Amino acid sequence: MSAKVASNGQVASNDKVPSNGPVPSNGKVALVTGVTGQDGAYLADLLLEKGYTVHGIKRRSSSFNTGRIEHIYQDPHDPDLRFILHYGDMTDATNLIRIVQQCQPDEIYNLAAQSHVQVSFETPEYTANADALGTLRLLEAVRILGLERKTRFYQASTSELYGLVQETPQRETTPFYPRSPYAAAKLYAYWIVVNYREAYGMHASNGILFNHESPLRGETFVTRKITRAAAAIKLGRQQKLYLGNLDAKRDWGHAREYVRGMWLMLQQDEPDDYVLATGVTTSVRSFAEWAFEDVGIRIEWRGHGVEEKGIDAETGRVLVEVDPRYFRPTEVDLLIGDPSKAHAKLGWKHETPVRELVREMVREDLKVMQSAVITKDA
Ligand code: NDP
Ligand code: GDR
Repeated sequence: MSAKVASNGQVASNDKVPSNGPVPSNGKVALVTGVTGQDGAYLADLLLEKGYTVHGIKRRSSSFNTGRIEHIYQDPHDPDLRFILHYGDMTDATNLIRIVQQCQPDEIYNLAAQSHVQVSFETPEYTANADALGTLRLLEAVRILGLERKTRFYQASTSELYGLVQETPQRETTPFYPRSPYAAAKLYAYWIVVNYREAYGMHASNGILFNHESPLRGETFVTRKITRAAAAIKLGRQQKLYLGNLDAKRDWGHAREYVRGMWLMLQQDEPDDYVLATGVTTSVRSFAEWAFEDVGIRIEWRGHGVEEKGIDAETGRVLVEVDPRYFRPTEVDLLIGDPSKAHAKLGWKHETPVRELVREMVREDLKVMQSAVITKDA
């Protein structure tokens, strides 16, 4: 994958950047909430490439928040306008109704959310409002406007629903046991989507997606935090990386591949719920070890629990320390998904192994940081 640095320093995906002119329209309209996020950016790319007209909802922000979609921005005066941004918020029902009415979407992808698990412990009410009630508001907008037979609906559900381990690997039939305000809010969203499907015959599907990452991943999620730190430490711009629970295990895939799965779910004759995962799990510790390996540093782990440290095997410098502030009040210890239903019914399969994902993320972070150093020097 290639990537470019947007004006805010964010890496923007430009692999397969759609050239809006030549791609013939497929006559379909999609609405993407959360279009400024990691998945929103990859999904907008994919939909534009397929000839959709894409409407995206972005939040009003006092600072620039469109870095990930800068490369597909179109002047609103463009006669062949395919990418249209609307100001909006999942906490404002009137605004959602107006946007859905304006764009009359064939497909809605509901990706907007307060998506940070740890932050949800600090802002539980807001998280419930945006993630749980926000989903209800959007479904109601479709119903109020009489679009329930026209508009297909994708809900960004999550492996966090599984929470406390009940069985592994986790699949569509595994019982849910949410372990955070975020997961509890997403549990409501999951079930209200199922309910609107059953009550009103809506083509509404849940994608139960396991962690997926990329160079566009938000900087406070553990993978990107690690890959940025490895790059920064290598370039002498950071001394140490502080992490929380090194033992947590996640099933990490590549975001670009997961948004294709979202699209596939809405192309099926019948709505349904699907797990997207790789079927491989990795600890935070191993992820960090690999990221440092990719900048030429071999890490050795010494000590246990909060005393554990990651040490540069060559120089003896402490590069990774545990900081309990990053521990969560309740943790999800182990996620490993079984994507066989998606394989069989959607023909979806992940392609990028986690080791390659780490390599790509480190490479892109090194590029971004090196160009920042050059700019600063200049
Ligand atoms: P991001 O955090 O990168 O993006 C979230 C998006 O939602 C951003 O565009 C953000 O806007 C927007 N948003 C947040 N709050 C509101 C609000 N109140 N009203 C309108 N927009 C809002 O998340 P991802 O792209 O990684 O994830 C997309 C979705 O998938 C989320 O719902 C997430 O919970 C879910 N998910 C993600 C997984 C992952 O591993 N990435 C796995 C499973 C589910 P802004 O840019 O202004 O902050
Ligand atoms: P997660 O992602 O909670 O799985 O939610 P995150 O990267 O935040 O945490 C993964 C695991 O790493 C541990 N961890 C740390 N996490 C962060 N953020 N920072 C640290 O310093 C740190 N140290 C250890 C965490 O405790 C956790 O166990 C993501 C989000 O994208 C959700 O929106 C999505 O629903 C799930 O993935 C699937």
